Amino acid sequence: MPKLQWSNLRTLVLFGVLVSLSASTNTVHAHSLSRRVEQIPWIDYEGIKLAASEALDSDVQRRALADSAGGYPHLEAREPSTSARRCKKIEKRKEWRQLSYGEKKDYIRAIKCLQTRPDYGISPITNNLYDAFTQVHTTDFGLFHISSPFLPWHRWFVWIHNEALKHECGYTGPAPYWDYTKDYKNPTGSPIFSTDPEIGFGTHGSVVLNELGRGGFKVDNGAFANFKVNIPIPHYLTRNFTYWKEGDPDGFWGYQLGESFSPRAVQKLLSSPTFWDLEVNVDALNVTGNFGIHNSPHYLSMGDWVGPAWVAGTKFSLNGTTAPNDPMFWPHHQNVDRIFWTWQQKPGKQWEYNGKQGTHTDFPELNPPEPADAHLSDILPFFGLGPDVPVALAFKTENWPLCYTY
Ligand SMILES: [Cu+2]
Repeated sequence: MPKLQWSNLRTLVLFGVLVSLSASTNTVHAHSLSRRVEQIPWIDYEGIKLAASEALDSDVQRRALADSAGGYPHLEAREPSTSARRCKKIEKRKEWRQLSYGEKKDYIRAIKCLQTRPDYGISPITNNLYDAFTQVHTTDFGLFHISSPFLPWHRWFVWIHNEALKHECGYTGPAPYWDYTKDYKNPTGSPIFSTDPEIGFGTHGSVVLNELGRGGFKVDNGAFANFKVNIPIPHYLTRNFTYWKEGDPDGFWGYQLGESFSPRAVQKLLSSPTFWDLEVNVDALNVTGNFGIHNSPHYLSMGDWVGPAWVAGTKFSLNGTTAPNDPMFWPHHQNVDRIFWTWQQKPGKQWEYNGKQGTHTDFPELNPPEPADAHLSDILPFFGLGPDVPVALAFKTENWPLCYTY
């Protein structure tokens, strides 16, 4: 059984390293730019455009007030214009354990179903919507990781995924999050990793696929047994829970992982004084190895959740760009979003956004000498997976079009 030494683990700074481009990744990106991306029928492009312009108006007002008052005042949302869309209902997201057996089964069915749905020209590598999500996540990923856009970008990305599950695959249940604080002492024993063939995300098997994630094991139990994914090339979904259990002789690895998503760690996150502090703490940017609430669940699972190693030195290697290959990405990121949402409920925090913009990974020559200051009017890129939107549109989950709460 391959073992990962601590000295190697230190090189696995998930999302913390902006890897340099290779010729092959350039080719992929150029290819993606030449694809004709179609409009997605279940996205209200017109409504989003209208909502974006209203959000930007509000943001200009907010910034003017912030400048004059020396801070970010809390402004009530403006009265929407008569043509603006409103939420028909506000959906309540639920913890995985709160879903019924039938809801869990249907959620997993719908995720798999995305592999049978068209990708609307988004993915240059395959032609299904499941892979399109992974493809988008690998594209110029520095623009929306380890920087202020991380939380709003992933909020919108996960929301679009839920919309796809509904409109392409008929899922009608609640969007689930995985609250790992309930499992921090034994996360791989969480019921979400059940081996049940209908409702379990599964663990990992015994077949070592060495080319995948440095000793990843093919997932051969649960609902995703022998499940194939295609980015950057077709392969079986892999995980490796052994790092958690035995990866490091001092137990430091397991200790760090569990502690970083304990109830105490979440309480500490929620006391972050500014939005930028929240981002720094969510990504553990000040902690060696970046063990934090965002990265640690990725480390826990390894395999596809940190990316394949056989393309070392490219954006597909061990840096998490292909993480949406593993369906656990969605319940995990829904929980990160729930922490962001909870922080936003504190007085005066609903509209606070500051810190630094992301930087181009695929086009480093476009980057300014220093990352620019972040504003609610900054545009989040989605590379054809729906329209690009201003950060402000991903900021209040009870507003249209997000229309959900926790
Ligand atoms: Cu991400």
